[in-house]
Amino acid sequence: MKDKILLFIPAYNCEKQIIRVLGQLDEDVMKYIHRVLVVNNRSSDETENVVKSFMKRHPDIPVTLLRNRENYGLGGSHKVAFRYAADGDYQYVIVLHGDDQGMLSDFIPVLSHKIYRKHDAVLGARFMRESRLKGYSRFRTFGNLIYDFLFAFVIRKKVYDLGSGLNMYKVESLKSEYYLKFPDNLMFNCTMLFATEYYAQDICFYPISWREDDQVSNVKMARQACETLKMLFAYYHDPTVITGEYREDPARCYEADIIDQTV
Ligand SMILES: Nc1nc2c(ncn2[C@@H]2O[C@H](COP(=O)(O)OP(=O)(O)O)[C@@H](O)[C@H]2O)c(=O)[nH]1
Ligand SMILES: [Mg+2]
Repeated sequence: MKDKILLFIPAYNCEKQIIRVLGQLDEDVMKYIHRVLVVNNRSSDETENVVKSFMKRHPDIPVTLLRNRENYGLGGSHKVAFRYAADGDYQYVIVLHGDDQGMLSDFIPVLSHKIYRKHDAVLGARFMRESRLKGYSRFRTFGNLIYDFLFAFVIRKKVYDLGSGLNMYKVESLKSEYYLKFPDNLMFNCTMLFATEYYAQDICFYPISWREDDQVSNVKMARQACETLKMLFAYYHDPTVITGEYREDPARCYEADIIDQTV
């Protein structure tokens, strides 16, 4: 039987790139995907209108466009999408960032060979031997490799990325919402990595391509590097920290409105 797979695209101020991401939705990938969920995290540019006009031009592609009630960050947008997937009885959710750095087609072997069925998560990896990077400085790559190594030591499994923009999760393993108190910002993904050890989730890294050309990264590199290191030490010292509150606003409900929907 065909698996029910949701493709979640977080989008924030990426009016130029989101159209290229939607352009990746050809027959080869759409045959695996039941619905595309674009979560507009209250962009202040034309991102939402670009998505809407794409939907008008392609009424045959099943897309749901949501707008978060507030800016929930990238982590918060994941929480919106994970709940949507659970409520809609999806079995798997693929995350693909809306700023066109990754290629969904890199996951076609994962989809066609059903590699995802064997794991709680298949994580796209930028730093494996077979990965292909474009526009990444040696310094940045080197820094990432060091962090991957430190994480591997702490969570006692090989790590090839702290959080790329192409990942696939089994919805069943998200249903407990263990991630609810995780950071709403860009630290969300690396916190999910600690959780794989703490909650004994089975993950597999898969090499992907990744490029940086006209994207504006919102990662404040030095700050994120420090925060990540702090979290790493804290978790190493006492893994139960992962069950604590990491959000700036613990009262958040992660609500979003449907702006548009096709088929
Ligand atoms: N920075 C940021 N990105 C968000 C937010 N909400 C959704 N996103 C999306 O998350 C993805 C990653 O953000 P980005 O700043 O490009 O981080 P990077 O690619 O890891 O350097 C992009 O697709 C954004 O459109 C948000 O509040 N802040
Ligand atoms: Mg990006």
